[in-house]
Amino acid sequence: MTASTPTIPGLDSAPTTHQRLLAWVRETAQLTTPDRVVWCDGSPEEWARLTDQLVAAGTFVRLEKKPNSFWCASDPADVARVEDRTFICSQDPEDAGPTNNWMDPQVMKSTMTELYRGCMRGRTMYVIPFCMGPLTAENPKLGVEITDSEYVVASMHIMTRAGAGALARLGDDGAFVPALHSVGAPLQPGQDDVTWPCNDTKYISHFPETREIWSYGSGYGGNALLGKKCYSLRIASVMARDEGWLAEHMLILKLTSPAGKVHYITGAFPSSCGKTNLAMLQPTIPGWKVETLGDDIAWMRFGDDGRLYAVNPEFGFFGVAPGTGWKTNPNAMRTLHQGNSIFTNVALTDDGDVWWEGYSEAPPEHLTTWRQQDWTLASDDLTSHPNSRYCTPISQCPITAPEWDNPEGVPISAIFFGGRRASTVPLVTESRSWQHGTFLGATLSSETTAAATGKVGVVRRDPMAMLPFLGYHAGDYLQHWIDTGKRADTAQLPKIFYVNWFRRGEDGRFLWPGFGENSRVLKWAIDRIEGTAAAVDTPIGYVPTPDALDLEGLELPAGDLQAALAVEPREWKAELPLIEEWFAKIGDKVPSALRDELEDLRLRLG
Ligand code: GTP
Ligand code: SPV
Ligand code: MN
Repeated sequence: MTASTPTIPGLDSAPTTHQRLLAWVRETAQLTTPDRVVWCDGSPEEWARLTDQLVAAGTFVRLEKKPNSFWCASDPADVARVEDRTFICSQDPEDAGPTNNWMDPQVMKSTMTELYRGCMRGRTMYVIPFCMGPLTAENPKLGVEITDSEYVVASMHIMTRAGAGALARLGDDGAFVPALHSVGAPLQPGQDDVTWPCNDTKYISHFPETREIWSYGSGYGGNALLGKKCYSLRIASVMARDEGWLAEHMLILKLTSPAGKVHYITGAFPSSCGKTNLAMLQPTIPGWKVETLGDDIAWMRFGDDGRLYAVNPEFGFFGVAPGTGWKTNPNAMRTLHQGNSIFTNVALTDDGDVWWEGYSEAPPEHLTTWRQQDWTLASDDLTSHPNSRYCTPISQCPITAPEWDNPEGVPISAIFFGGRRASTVPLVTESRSWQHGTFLGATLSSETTAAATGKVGVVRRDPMAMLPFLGYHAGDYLQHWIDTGKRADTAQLPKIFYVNWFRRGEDGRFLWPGFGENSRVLKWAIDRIEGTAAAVDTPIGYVPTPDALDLEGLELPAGDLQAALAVEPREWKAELPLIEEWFAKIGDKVPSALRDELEDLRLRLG
């Protein structure tokens, strides 16, 4: 530092000698000019200090009814991922592909550098070392987030292995992903802060070649907790392409049959389409047991035995609150009752608890809504934002599998793809092969949800539920899936299934009860793998015969199951031009194997 540079308190008390990290932190502090710098150690004392501070600032309300837990409400304009403000800044626009927003990395960096200049004035700059995946991994995937948001630091404590352990793994010269975040709300001397600082201008930028993340203007979830979607999917998908593994938007669950046989399953559904609920499923069929390993992200690589092994890089659940209740997801409710959680944009009860649509059958008589307004039984408005979330440690979920923190991961028997489709797509389809399964994933379609800003309920193609999370060209990504299938014996590869819990009858009702009843579909899939369940060979793949599903103890309205399983050639013929349109959007890079699958589907449909 030159003599003319004013010293920023905390800047020089770094608990590391890592030169690249020190240089980046110093450079960032000089650009953003915070009042002080704090190096985070991830300790319980740090959590207590931060949460006290957030309570004092009015951002957090400490809950009376759940230990060590907090309620907060965001700015009403900062409630979800902002896909239109998310950028992949590769050197060549071709590498970002047709599905991502692209900007030249130099142009993006100079634009954002001007936004970052002085942006932390009046605030504290936190430096949070973190590790995605077990700290004991041979080659741990490390990162360091710099942020000026206490909410982000507290959330990173839950969502990642943050602090001293990660810093120790970094050593003196370990590789890490620098992830810079600011809410973009500097304070003038004497200016009062707001409870949720943010900026109307938002950028969520990724630099895949240099493995960097720059985020500005939002304090919310996937925009701000940079270890999650930004690192573990967008940057990691590029690492995975280069290193021969898969970084996927998938839950990981362990299924044990009454005979004690264990299978591990991963599943990719778009945001707000059922990953967390399936991961924590409480089976309704006797003798079957589900345990959870992850609810949002899976990193999968081949083991020495040729099988595909999955690891969850995360440390917490950032789950959709509405719809989570004792009937739908009792294991999430039990997890939350342990405490140690942050609730964002749900309602607050008068006695210091949280509530949201679906939390319990009858709402309390009075609530404070996520918009901090009074709510009574006579009110029409929602108490909670549809994308309101709980943030809670995986380790305290009562059905977390003991091996969830194992750096080797778990061997995967089946991969489920699924979307939210009111029509056309049956309850479950088994693919004919890895290539056909890749086609099912590549052409996955789903109605948009409140997890991202924009219109809700619009059907769009969402390959492997990765559309908003691809760090590179969608065509190259699909080719990477095809190539992955060639790297192992067919018999060793997971079997691929396609599910739809959201098909509706003419009257708009869901045809399938979902949630715990989805265990019946898991059982059928395992029985198929073991060769003991029946299926119909349809133009789109193998679909259960109605009596192949174990329906014991389940009463369904007459005709619903048949309708949920139906493959209507008319509906599928209407799907063909939509798939063609999607492939045309991807362009020349659509793998020829997937074009072959499309032709095969066309022939089968006649
Ligand atoms: P993200 O965290 O945004 O990636 O979402 P997710 O894929 O984890 O979805 P989640 O499990 O949180 O479910 C989203 C919404 O769908 C919630 O409101 C659930 O109650 C609802 N849902 C989940 N599973 C089912 C199901 O089997 N049937 C029906 N009808 N709804 C479901
Ligand atoms: C999703 O949108 O898929 C989420 C929430 O899991 S966020 O962390 O905001 O990406
Ligand atoms: Mn989820």
